[in-house]
Amino acid sequence: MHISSVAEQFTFGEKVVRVREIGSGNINDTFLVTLDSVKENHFILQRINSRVFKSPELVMENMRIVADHVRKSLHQMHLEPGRRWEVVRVLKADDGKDHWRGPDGSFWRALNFVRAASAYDTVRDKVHAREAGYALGLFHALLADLPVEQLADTLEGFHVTPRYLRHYDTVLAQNRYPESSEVKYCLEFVRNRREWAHVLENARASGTLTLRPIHGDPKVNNIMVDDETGKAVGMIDLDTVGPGLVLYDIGDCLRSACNTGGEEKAPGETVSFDPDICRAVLAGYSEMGGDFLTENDYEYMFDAIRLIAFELGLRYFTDYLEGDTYFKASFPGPNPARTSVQFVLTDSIENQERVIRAIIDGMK
Ligand code: GN1
Ligand code: MG
Repeated sequence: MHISSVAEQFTFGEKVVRVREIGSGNINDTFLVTLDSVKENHFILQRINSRVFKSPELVMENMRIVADHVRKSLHQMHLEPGRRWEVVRVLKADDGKDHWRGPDGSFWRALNFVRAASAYDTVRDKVHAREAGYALGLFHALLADLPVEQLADTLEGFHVTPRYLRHYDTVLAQNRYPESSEVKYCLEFVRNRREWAHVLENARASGTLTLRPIHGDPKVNNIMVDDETGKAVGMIDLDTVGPGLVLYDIGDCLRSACNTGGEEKAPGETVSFDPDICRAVLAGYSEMGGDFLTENDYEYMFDAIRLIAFELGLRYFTDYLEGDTYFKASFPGPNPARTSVQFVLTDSIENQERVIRAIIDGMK
């Protein structure tokens, strides 16, 4: 079926002028649909990867609950004058549903287009970094009083590192892999950290850290900034919202923002964690999000930053060993390169532990 015909399932008879693939998502496919090029009438069309999201209807339900709650909370929140904050709006299909199923079973949805704003794959400067932190802090603050039981867990074990380790062990046992120096480095990297990698789940199991509504994927390119003012205007990609630890989000935002070279570096290029960007992100986060962080959240924050970088490397590496079935490949064989970016980043985080802990202490 032609992509324009899919888009027309959401237009109530209006003609589609253009459909263009956009974004750099690793899982879903995203398109910008233009209805009227003179009036700049656009919307976002997405095909949900149902190999990853087994119950896309639940993903939509979570999005609805979160968006409704955020809209209500925004009324009580005093944002600085001139700051706009956009909440993702799900557009209805012609049959009134929040999605449309293609004849092949594919799952499609439409979202509003956020005008005059952009998302970048990497942080541009400290101002951008602060805005990314602000966006995440505000997002958490807006959801702080949403009872976590209302959200479905659409990707069970999504940031539960020990689960990824178990899967990794199975994959290692069942697959053949090249004995390259790159692979050896990765195997050893994981081996040396596997005991420690239980750190957040142990804290969760003992009740030291508790579940709250989280975004699940707050990397830099899921934060939109205003094209004119450079201020954050919203968080996109609500597919992974659900119950989790706010530290997963803080770790994920920092592993993304402070890796200023991006996730797609070629082997050999230097990768490091930028502590000045970390300071800026956390300062931005504290503006709206500082109030509900507990002493234990601060205590485990360094581990979270280190862990989410390690976990993403482990996920890329496992996917490579398994034959690249989960993450989309943006160029042939990217997962070993993506793995080493995350592992070198983890290494850089470990080497700067004292500096990073001092930045965290400065937030309190
Ligand atoms: C995936 O598809 P995208 O780019 O929004 C992944 C995240 C990773 C990210 C790394 C559902 O997100 O967990 O951090 O790639 N999402 C899922 O870029 O696995
Ligand atoms: Mg995502």
